[in-house]
Parts: sequence; C-alpha cells; structure tokens
Amino acid sequence: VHSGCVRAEISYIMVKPDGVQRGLVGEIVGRFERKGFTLRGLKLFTPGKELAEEHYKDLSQKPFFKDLVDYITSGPVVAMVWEGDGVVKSARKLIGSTNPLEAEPGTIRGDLAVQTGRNVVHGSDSPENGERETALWFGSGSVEQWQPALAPWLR
Ligand code: FUP
Repeated sequence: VHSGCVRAEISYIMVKPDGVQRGLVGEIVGRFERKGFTLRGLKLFTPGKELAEEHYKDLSQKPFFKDLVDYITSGPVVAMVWEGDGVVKSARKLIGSTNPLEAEPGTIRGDLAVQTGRNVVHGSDSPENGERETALWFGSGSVEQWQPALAPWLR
C-alpha cells in the first residue's frame, strides 16, 4: 500500500529485438501481468546507438560491448516500466540468469532462449537502475500514473 508521496518501486523491462522478431512480446508482457505487477509505460521503437550505449554504460569496457550495442539497435524493442513492491528483484527471478542455458525452466530466458547474446529480455538490476533506466528510456516524469481499478485483494 502506498500513500501519496511515497514512490513505488519500478523496474525498466525491455523485450529485446530478438524477442520482438520472434513474436514473444505477448508472452513476456503476460508473465509480468499475471504475476500482478502494474504496467506504467510501454512503447515500441528502434533505439539509437547513443541510447543503447548510455543504457549499457557500465559494460562499456567489456569485449562484447560493441556486439551488444549492435544487437540492441538492430530493430524495434518494447520498452516498458513495471511497478510493484519488490518488482526489481522479482523481475530478475522471472527473467532468469543472463546465460539462458543456466536459466531455470519456468523463467523467461530458461523457457525461451539459448544464447547470452540473444537473451530476449532486459530487467533493471537495482531500484536505482530502475529509476535511471526509466528516466533514460521514457524521460523523467513521463510514465503513466494510474491505479488498477480492481480491489486490492483481486490484484
Ligand atoms: P543481465 O543483467 O542479466 O541482462 O546481464 P548483464 O547486465 O551482465 O549483461 C547485459 C547484457 O550483455 C546481457 F543481457 C547480454 C550481454 N552479455 C554478453 O553478450 N556477454 C556476456 O558475457 C555477458 C553479457
């Protein structure tokens, strides 16, 4: 339960270009909906190099950085913001390990992916990065504020 000025936790979740190309958007969105998180923002577009580099700036020294940026900018992604108590950690569990071969069955990557470099979905790794990435992809203050019209015990 959140009172007026307390900001709920948000995570930036993205269906990567391989997920969009493979027609997995509905499957992935559905898992977050069924879990019970609240969708705050969603858009489909092809990100530019600058945006992808900023998003993955912590990995800029890694040998796979260029391939990663090429992959993320290769076609449309579905950028989303999901809100809820503990959403960052829970989303990481729903997504599964970075290497899909090590991801548990039942997770998105465990069920739907094979290669680390084509692991279909991104999820923020901390609440701070949830805020940072949301501001980066959606602009600060641009996500929708709404409450599901269901009674809390039905969410
Ligand atoms: P994750 O938080 O699970 O998305 O993983 P990281 O932030 O460590 O990595 C971000 C992305 O870099 C991964 F989704 C895929 C890519 N990557 C590689 O291509 N090779 C690696 O060895 C590690 C990550």
